Amino acid sequence: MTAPKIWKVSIVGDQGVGKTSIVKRFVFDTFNGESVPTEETKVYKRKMDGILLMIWDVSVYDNHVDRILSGSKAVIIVGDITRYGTYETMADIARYLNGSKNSKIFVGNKNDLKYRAEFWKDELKTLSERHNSTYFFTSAKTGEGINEIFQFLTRNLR
Ligand SMILES: Nc1nc2c(ncn2[C@@H]2O[C@H](COP(=O)(O)OP(=O)(O)OP(=O)(O)O)[C@@H](O)[C@H]2O)c(=O)[nH]1
Ligand SMILES: [Mg+2]
Repeated sequence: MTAPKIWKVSIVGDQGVGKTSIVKRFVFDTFNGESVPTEETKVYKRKMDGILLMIWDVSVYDNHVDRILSGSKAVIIVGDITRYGTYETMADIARYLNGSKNSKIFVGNKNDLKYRAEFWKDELKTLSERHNSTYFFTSAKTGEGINEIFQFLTRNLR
C-alpha cells in the first residue's frame, strides 16, 4: 500500500475577498452571505483525486505568515473583482512570495458580481504570466470555478 499524499495549500488575500467562503464552498458545498472576519488561521480538509488537501485559510491578522506558507504546495492568491485594491494586494503578495517554491494560483472571486468588476481578465492574465502561473474566476456564492481551482492543483502539481 502506498502512503496517502497529503498536501498543504494556503489561501491568502485581502480582507473580505471571500477566502473562507471559497474554502467552505469547496469543503462543505455551502455558502452563507454572512461576513465573519477570520481572526485566526484555520485548516480545513478535503480529499480529491486521491490527495488529502489540508487547506489553510490564512487570517489577515496572522503574524506568522512565513510559517504558514512554508511547506505549502501551492498558494491560492484571491482578490475580489469588485475592488481594485484587492488586485494590488494580490500583486504585492505574489511579489513577496517570489523565489519561494510554492506554486501560485490567482483567483478573481465574486464573479457573480462581474457587472461591478473593477479588474478583469487583462489584469489577472498579466499577473499570472509574470509569475508563470494561471488564473481562475470564481464565485463562492454560485460555486462557479471553485472545484476547478483544486482540480487544477491536483492534476498539475506533483
Ligand atoms: N456576491 C458574493 N459575495 C461573496 C462571495 N464570496 C464571498 N462573498 C461575501 O463576501 C464577504 C466576505 O467573505 P469571506 O469569505 O468572509 O471573506 P474572507 O476573505 O474570508 O474575509 P476575512 O476572513 O475577513 O479576511 C461575505 O459577506 C461573503 O458572503 C462571492 O463569490 N460572491
Ligand atoms: Mg475569512
